[in-house]
Amino acid sequence: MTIAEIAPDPKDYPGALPEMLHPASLVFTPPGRPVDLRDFRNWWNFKRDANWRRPYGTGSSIDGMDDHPVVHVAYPDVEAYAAWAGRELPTEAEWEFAARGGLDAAEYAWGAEFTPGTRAMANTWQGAFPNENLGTDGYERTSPVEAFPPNGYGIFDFMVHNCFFVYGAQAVAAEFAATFKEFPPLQKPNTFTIDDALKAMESVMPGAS
Ligand SMILES: [Ca+2]
Repeated sequence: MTIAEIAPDPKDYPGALPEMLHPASLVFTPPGRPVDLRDFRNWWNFKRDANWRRPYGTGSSIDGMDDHPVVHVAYPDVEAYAAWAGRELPTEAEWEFAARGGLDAAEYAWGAEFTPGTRAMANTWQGAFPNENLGTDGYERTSPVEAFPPNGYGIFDFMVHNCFFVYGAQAVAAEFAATFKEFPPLQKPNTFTIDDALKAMESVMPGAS
């Protein structure tokens, strides 16, 4: 049972909105209209019953997605999985060392160019976020493992932008207020990229991306 599948205990989250005290997770939902890019609630949609098995909520499934990354899992879920598998999660330093693939001080994990010879090297966002998702890298949402080239250590899929990062309902209920307060103000909304969004989220939700 993952965190997104468990209803938060109201005792643990005094002041939480009653409608958020359900098993739920955040689902990326293009708003279909121009929105304030400083507020990620404009595209992260609190959705009941969204979890690893039902990535878009009730009625959705992961059929045919066995080789896609799991979504809607929280840090304790991942830790529990690693323990079950007899493994452990890498430390940040280990992760970074592995992700660099032997390259030092390169602009991107794979080298100096973002798309060498126009080739997409990772699943990222193309277009005007959050409504225009051109998917010119081949994928509008998650991509299957090994869809992009491995790094110098032969490791695949280290550089995936996790657009489908999710925070379990319990954490969401507890931290929404604080998070939105702390969301860093941005000087130039037009230049706000998904990287900025992920950085901002990471700064307030450790381990979020
Ligand atoms: Ca993409």
